Amino acid sequence: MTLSKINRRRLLSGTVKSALAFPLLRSKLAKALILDPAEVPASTLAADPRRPQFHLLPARNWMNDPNGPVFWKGHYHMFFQYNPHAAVWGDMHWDHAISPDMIHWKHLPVALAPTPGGPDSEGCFTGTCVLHSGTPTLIYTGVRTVSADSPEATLRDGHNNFKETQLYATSADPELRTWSKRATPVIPTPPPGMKVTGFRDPAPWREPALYPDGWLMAVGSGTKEHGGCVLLYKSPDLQNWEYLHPVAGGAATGSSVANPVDSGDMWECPDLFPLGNKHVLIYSTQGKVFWKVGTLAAPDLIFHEEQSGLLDYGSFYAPKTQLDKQGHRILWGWIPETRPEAEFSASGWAGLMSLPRVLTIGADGRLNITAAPLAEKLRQHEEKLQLKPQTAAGGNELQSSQTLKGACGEILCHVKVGRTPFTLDLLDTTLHADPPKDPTSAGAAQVSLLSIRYSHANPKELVVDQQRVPISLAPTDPLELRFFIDGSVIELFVNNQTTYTKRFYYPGKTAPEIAVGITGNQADITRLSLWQLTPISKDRLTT
Ligand code: DQQ
Repeated sequence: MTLSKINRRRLLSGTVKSALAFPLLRSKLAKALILDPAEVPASTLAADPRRPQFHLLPARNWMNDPNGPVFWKGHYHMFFQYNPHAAVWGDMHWDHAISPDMIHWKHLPVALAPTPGGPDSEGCFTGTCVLHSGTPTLIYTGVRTVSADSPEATLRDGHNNFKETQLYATSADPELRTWSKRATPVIPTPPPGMKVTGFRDPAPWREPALYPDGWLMAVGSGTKEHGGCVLLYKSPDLQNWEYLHPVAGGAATGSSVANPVDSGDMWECPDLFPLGNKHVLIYSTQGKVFWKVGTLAAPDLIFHEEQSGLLDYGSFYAPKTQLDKQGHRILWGWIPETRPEAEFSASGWAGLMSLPRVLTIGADGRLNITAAPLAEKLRQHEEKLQLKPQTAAGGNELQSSQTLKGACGEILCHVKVGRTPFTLDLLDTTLHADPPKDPTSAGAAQVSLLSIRYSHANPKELVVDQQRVPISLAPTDPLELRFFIDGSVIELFVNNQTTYTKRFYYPGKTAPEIAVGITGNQADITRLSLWQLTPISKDRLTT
């Protein structure tokens, strides 16, 4: 592990908010060099209850952004940013998995690795897979080192300078295992005259109504003068690209933090696509993912925003979309760790892929996000939860008699919210104290893993943990809360409108048993069900 790799890890992993981390990091460097992580045995990974059982994640080590999800020859392929050497960001490769249904996955070998001396010698960064005249084609960002004073640098970590270029590779393999890279970049420099804060994550798409003769492409970028932006290109063949203009952008932040992603002066992982009779733009910056619904039309080809919001209010970053075989727009995102790096690095794995989410435009013109109905395939029998009154002071009024076992399942709640305040907590009923506490004793409080608060005083929002999450309910609509709970992650879908992804951690070798705690009027709860979900992997290694 080199100095540059450690600093780039900080710069690009999307988990560090401030360049102030750099000095701290340098003092940790000596240790990191000596203590290169020993490989955690597969048996330890398989026994780690925090490893999800129905989400996609690599068998070991670090993963981040989804890359190039594509449906090809009857299978879904998922690639993702991957460090084959350790459970920390670095040395970016594209790992690869294949699925018949976007739920059950099998790992395939790493699909893309840096080429020594090539334009991706320091990393194969994020990109997209498209089918061009029947040929699976990748457009992705390659990173290589340039000298400290090089005007070509587009990425700096305070110690090293890098040049990002857009690269091209094709595959003739029916399983997309092997790729032939073009030796030279298809876009070797940012637009002339632009002093960019970054230049990466190309996302081409085909839209004959806008450009009948070829491909349009969004590239993540920005400038200090104008803030984060998305650059628009066009090409007849994915190899010869013409720069058009910034298709969308923010405003200068005036910030002087070293990493422009932290301030919003650099937008990563753009995705621009038609949906219904609108266009949607998604991009990631400042540790968050933003969506915008608007229009994009010829001849100006400028995105005109109508509505905007956050795509997820929790731990979710760098998402990417694809069309499924029925033509639905499916969104995948990276769910990062939120525990300290020393902990996840020692655990031997870090990060996972979200469940597939379906995007649509709601009647109010906002982006709607639904769990793809696929996870229902994993449901075992439905348990209708019985609620019993609680007497302990300060807790919920009601608690479910049944619990979710092994942190591997789904909970669904429909509730008519009105004038009565409503709260729901997912409760860890296992007492992790050592020695274990007597559950009936006063100090044996249950831990809330995730809390939801609704008050008619603010009928247009939920407070989820500390986040204020907007909701829009018609008077007759129940509030719908759908939780997917898997090892150390909860994906919450609220009324098919918005999502909140939460990581939760606990010590030891056993996942908590999870109950539902509620305060409110029991008669208003029209549905409260639990399903254990069947793991997709016999040993948590997702193969
Ligand atoms: N992750 C990739 C970059 C992208 C960032 C590097 C977002 O291409 O901008 O691993 O998480």
